[in-house]
Amino acid sequence: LLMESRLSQALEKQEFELYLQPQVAMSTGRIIGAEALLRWHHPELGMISPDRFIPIAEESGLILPLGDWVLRRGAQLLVRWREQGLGHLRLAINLSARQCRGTSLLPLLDKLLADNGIAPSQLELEITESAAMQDPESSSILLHELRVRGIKVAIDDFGTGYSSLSYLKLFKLDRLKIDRSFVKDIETDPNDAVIVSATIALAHSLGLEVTAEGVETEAQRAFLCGKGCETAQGYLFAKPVPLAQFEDMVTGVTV
Ligand code: G
Ligand code: G
Ligand code: MN
Ligand code: NA
Repeated sequence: LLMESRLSQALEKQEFELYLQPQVAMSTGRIIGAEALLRWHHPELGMISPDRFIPIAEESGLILPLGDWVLRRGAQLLVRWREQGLGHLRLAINLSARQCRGTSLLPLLDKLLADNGIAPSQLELEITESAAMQDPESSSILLHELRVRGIKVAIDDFGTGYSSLSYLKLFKLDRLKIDRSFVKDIETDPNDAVIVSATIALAHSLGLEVTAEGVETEAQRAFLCGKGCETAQGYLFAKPVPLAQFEDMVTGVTV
């Protein structure tokens, strides 16, 4: 309860920040964009992980204004990058279940893209299986509306839900993100290696690109690259970092 009341004031107090985790093209090793990952600088407890406060925000409904804030901030970043000659970067933003079910997401996105002259294809929205499956029908309509606009849609944490395959049948997507739990033991567990290669092949045959999450070792990178996985993120390349540090990485400034 304490956390919830703190959380409701945190937006006004500007205690949130977007960290950015670079996404790297497998073939070139170059940074092609980033996933935005929310951070809360709690005045007493310090930095709090989204794993702890997103569920509370979701429960209380606060995720709606918070999610709007993330999208507005994301739009600012895309404008900033364009002005800095970094207009090729794309930004991936996580959507919560409530945002998917609500009616305010599309109007806000339309406004942000139009007001800021952002190319829709620079924005990618990540949705988890569990979020989308809470209300498959409305999710299906939402994802359709996003893709009509040219906004990219990725399925996040693929393989961890209970309905991964029916999800692929139900929803039109652009990208599949392989959950890091499958990537972790790729070198040692033959089952995981088989699951990952089959998932990449499945995604490609459905016309989806693949991003591998949680890539930590060169052997994992080589395996995924060999299977044709297009992009990756993980500690091998970089952990989530503040904006300035991300931009330094992109422009090649050593930090
Ligand atoms: O950044 P970290 O590694 O701690 O992220 C933990 C989880 O929090 C991830 O599963 C991620 O999807 C989720 N998350 C991070 N930022 C956001 C956000 O802006 N919105 C939503 N809905 N989830 C987020
Ligand atoms: O949206 P998603 O749940 O995928 O958010 C990514 C989460 O994974 C973030 O919490 C991020 O800090 C974490 N993460 C990113 N790269 C790695 C990695 O290489 N290893 C591990 N263990 N976690 C990672
Ligand atoms: Mn994600
Ligand atoms: Na994920």
